[in-house]
Amino acid sequence: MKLSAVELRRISLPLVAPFRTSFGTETTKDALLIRAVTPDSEGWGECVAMDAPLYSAEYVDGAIDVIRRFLLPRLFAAGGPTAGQVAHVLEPVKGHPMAKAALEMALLDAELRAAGLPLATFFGATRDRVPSGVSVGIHESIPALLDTVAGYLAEGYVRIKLKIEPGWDVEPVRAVRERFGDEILLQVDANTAYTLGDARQLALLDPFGLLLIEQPLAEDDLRGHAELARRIATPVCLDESVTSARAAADAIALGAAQIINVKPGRVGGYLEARKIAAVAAANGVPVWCGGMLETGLGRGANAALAACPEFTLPGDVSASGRFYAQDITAPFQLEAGHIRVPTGPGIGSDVIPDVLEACTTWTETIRP
Ligand code: SMG
Ligand code: MG
Repeated sequence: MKLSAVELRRISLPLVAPFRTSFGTETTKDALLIRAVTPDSEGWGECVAMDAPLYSAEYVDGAIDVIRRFLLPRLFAAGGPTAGQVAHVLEPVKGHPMAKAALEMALLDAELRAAGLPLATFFGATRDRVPSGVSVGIHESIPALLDTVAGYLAEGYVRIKLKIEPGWDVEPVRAVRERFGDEILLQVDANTAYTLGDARQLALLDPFGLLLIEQPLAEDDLRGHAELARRIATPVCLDESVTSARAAADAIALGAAQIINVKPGRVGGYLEARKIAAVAAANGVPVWCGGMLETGLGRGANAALAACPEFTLPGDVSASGRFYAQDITAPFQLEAGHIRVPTGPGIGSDVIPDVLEACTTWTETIRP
């Protein structure tokens, strides 16, 4: 597919409330969008790299730099590869999965729009809506946390994920269980904030019947996660560590991943994400779709991925309103705890031009 031009666009969207994790507090979403223009259609990609390299090594300025200097020249030199060829063409450039994923997503969207095929159909998705979980940040106090969780449950979210860190783990979990009962689906996410030396503290979460604990230890600590999994009853789920289908297979083989959070951006794109889901399913490991505070572009694509049969746990695919008062696409709404999978061609979400312009802070168009 010939690439006529690629537009890089930086946007800044305010969050409805600050979102605090073990690594920092987000108040605005500073995202990079990619628009791939071909003779027949155009497609959108969303780069999930954040402003600063605190979740992973990537960050928005770095993604822009590597796309401009190293990734786009290779795509152009390859004469306009198909989305399925992007990973191979970009393989010589080490790392930068989020930057690569955004380009692959834009080409995939353009291709599927030209073919009139929805992303969910292309994936072989089997559902038209997906159960919606919500990720709840670290709060100033337990009462404030309980208010927030009460609001999300009233909205209908079917699963609650609490962000934790040392000093904010057992007490918030206990408080949520005491207030809302043992029935609600509850899990925690540490974003690498612990070490294996904290195993005893993390074992204190065992009585609360959590679905899983997500990424307690460092990204490269697979042996530590395997050992922790032997020492605690809560299933260990990996997020940051799972950077590819091979990494997923290794983690599973080591006993480091009883459950896997699949994020297309983290692993280089939706096509690699599908492979991870296949590897996990073949090993009897449940998977779910993670989130990176995506705009409606990535949110819709994530819903399509989460609608695939391997995805057996509710994902972090929440309503747009969880993060944004005004999204750049039509908002995804919660319908009885579920998010509807887009049915239009490609990713199925379209940008609202005025809103997009208003939140754009920078653009650059690059041609072959
Ligand atoms: O998009 O709903 C969302 C965010 C879900 O907690 C979420 N993501 O580690 O899983 C994770 C985090 C990464 C981003 S935190 C700023
Ligand atoms: Mg996580």
